[in-house]
Amino acid sequence: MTDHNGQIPPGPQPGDHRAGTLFVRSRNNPILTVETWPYPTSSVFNPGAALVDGETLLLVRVEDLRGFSHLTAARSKDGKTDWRIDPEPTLVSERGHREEQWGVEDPRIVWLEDRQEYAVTYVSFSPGGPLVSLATTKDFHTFTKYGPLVPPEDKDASLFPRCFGGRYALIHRPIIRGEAHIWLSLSPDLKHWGDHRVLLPTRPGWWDGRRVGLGTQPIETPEGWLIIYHGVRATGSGSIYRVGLALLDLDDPCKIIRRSPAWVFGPREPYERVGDVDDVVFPTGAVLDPDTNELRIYYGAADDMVALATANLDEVIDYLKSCPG
Ligand code: BMA
Repeated sequence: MTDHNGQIPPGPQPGDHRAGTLFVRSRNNPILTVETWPYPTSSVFNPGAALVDGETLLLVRVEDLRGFSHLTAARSKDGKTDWRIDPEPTLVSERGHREEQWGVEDPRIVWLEDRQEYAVTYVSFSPGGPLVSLATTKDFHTFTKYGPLVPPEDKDASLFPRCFGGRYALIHRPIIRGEAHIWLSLSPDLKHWGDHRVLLPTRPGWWDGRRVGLGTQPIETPEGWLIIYHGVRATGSGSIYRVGLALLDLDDPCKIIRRSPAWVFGPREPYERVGDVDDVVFPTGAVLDPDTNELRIYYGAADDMVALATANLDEVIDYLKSCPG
């Protein structure tokens, strides 16, 4: 029996137990907090992540004491310990960019092979609503800003690291008529966007029934693009942000091969359950260790701190392949 979306019905599924054991929290959690920050701030969370010069770089969202966010880089050799944090903000809103008036938030980072530079998609907060902006950089010291890619209200965006048939692909999450699905759009030049379509819709009644949005940047695997996304359930005492998975076709990312029925990671620890916003795990960056196949996801915990969870990529893909198509 299926529900009205053609999905399998709610209820215990054989893969549920496996789903909950894929990701393991770091013993050092939370790995970055306001206490470790080099300057006074209100909270640090939702970091983009990339391998840069053999090190893990996190571009961390830092909410200042006025309530506006900027982004600051933290670097670590092993991606787990000994973080070196830029003494000053790394990427800030600028007067010339009116769309950034209320700050910049939640970056996702990919290395664009064809352009030989990193693309940072981030939320720029304008009084007219949040929208998705693009900046590029080679070194995370100087950035070129391209301004907004799409109109408000839009968030949770990342480019794919390569083109498809000569076009860049952007995953993003507009809110349209109150509905918050994950969309995919294509562009020949990173400026003009079209062929917009819903990629992963919310599943009414499910753990991701209220909202979904991209989590980390898409991760290329031999089996397809691994998509780590957040799903929101609205409850009587607030929203719960959890994490789900999907696998997209390698050559045509508009095609969904698998989607996890169950969430694979959710708020459990005190630093995830209580903070500026309770009951939030919000992954925004991932790094894959090519030698060990360890997948590290960096996430905001309760909009307050940065935490780390790891998984074995093969186990994640195995689990996804056991999920319904
Ligand atoms: C989302 C974004 C994130 C935030 C999350 C939970 O809508 O605004 O920045 O972490 O809500 O509050």
